[in-house]
Amino acid sequence: MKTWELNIDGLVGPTHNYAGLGAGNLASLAHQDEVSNPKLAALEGLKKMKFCHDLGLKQAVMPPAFRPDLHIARTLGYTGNDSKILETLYHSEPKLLKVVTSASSMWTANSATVSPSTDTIDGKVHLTIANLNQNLHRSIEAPFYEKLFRKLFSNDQYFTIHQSLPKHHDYNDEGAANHMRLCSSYGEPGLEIFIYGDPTKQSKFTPRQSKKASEAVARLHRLERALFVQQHPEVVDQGVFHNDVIAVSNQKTLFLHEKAWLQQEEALLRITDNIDFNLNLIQITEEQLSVDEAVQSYLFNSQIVTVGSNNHIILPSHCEESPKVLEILQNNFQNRHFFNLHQSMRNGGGPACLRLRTELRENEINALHQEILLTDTLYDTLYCWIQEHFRDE
Ligand code: SUG
Repeated sequence: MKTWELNIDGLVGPTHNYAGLGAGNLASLAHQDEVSNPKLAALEGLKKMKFCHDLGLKQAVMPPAFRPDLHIARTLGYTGNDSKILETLYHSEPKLLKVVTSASSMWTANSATVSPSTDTIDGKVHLTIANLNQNLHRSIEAPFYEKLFRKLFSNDQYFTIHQSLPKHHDYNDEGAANHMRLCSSYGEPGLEIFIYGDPTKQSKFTPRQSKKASEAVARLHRLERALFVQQHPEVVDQGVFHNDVIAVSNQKTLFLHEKAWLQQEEALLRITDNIDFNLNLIQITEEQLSVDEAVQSYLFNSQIVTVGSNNHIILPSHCEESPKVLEILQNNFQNRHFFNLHQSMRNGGGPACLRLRTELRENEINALHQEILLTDTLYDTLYCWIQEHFRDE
C-alpha cells in the first residue's frame, strides 16, 4: 500500500507576538518586545505549506489555539468579563498577559511525538501529546492539542492517542522536535531516535526534553526499535534548545553538526548497528560551520523531503546570507528551496518547527479528519481569511 509523508503545519494565530518567553531560545530572547506582524507571519507559514502541497507531498494545516486563553487567568483567581481580566493583567501581571496571548501553537513540531504503524508492535500509529512542561505559555497548549488530535485522528482502528506525560520536570516532553527517524524508504520499518538533555550537566539553560519522558514515549508507542541519545550540554547552552536546531533526518539521510550529541561517534555506531541499510551521513564539522553559526542560520531546522526519487531541502532564507552555509548546501543537496519565515524565526521557529510530520499509509490518511488536508481551495480560503481578518501590527 502506498505510504506518504504527512506534514501538519500550525497556522499562525492572530495574536502572534514577541514576548521573550522561550527559555534557552536565543532568537526569542533577542527579539523580545519588537513589533510583530501576525498577518505576515500567517502568510509566510501558509506559503511554505502551499509549496509542499504543490511539490506533491501530503500537507495538512492545524488551526491556532484559541487566544487569549483567559481560562488560565480565571484558574489563577482573576475574575470579571474578558476585557476586565485583560485590563487587570495588563496593569498588574503583564507577563501573564503575554503568556495567555502567545501564538506558540504554530510550532507543531512540539505538539506531539508520532510513530508510524510500520514501527510499532501492534501495527497502529501512536501519538503522544507533549506536555510542554518547561514554559508556562507552551504548557497551556497541551489541552488544546489533546482535544484537537483526538478529533483529527479519531479512528481507533488505526490510531492510538496517548495523553501527555505527568507535568513534572522528570517528564519534560517537547514532542517531535527531539525525535528522529531513519528508514530505507517510506513504508519500511524505521529506527526511532529520541534525543534528551541532562539538566544536571547544564550551566546556563535547562534542556527541554528529559530522558524519562523519551523512554516513556517509546514504551507507550510499543516500538520495535528505539535508541536514546543525549544532547551535548555545551550546545544546549549555546542556544540549541531542541535537537531540531542542530540535526534533521529523512529516510536514509542524517544531517547534523558534529557537536550535536554527547559521545556522538559512539551514538552513530549504535545507529548503524541498528539499521540494515547504508546511512547517508552528512556530518558538519565545527570548522565548516560553528555551532553559533548553525544556531544563527537555522540550517539544520530544515525539512528534507523525498519526492519520487529526489531529495528536496526546505530552508529559512537566513541560510542564503551565509557563504559557509551555501557551500554546505551546494555540496550536499541538489534541490534547495529558501523561505522567508522571518516572523516565526524571530521567535526561534524555522521550517521544521512549524510542522509535525509522520508517515501514513493510504488507508490511514483516508481515516484522518479530511478537512485539515491542504487543497488549492483551502489555501485560497485561508489566504483571504488572513488578509481580511489578521492585524498587521
Ligand atoms: O518553544 N518560541 C518557541 C519556539 C519553538 C521552536 N520549535 C522547535 N524548535 N521545534 C519555543 O521556544 C517564543 C515565544 C515568545 O517569546 O513570544 C517561543 O515560545
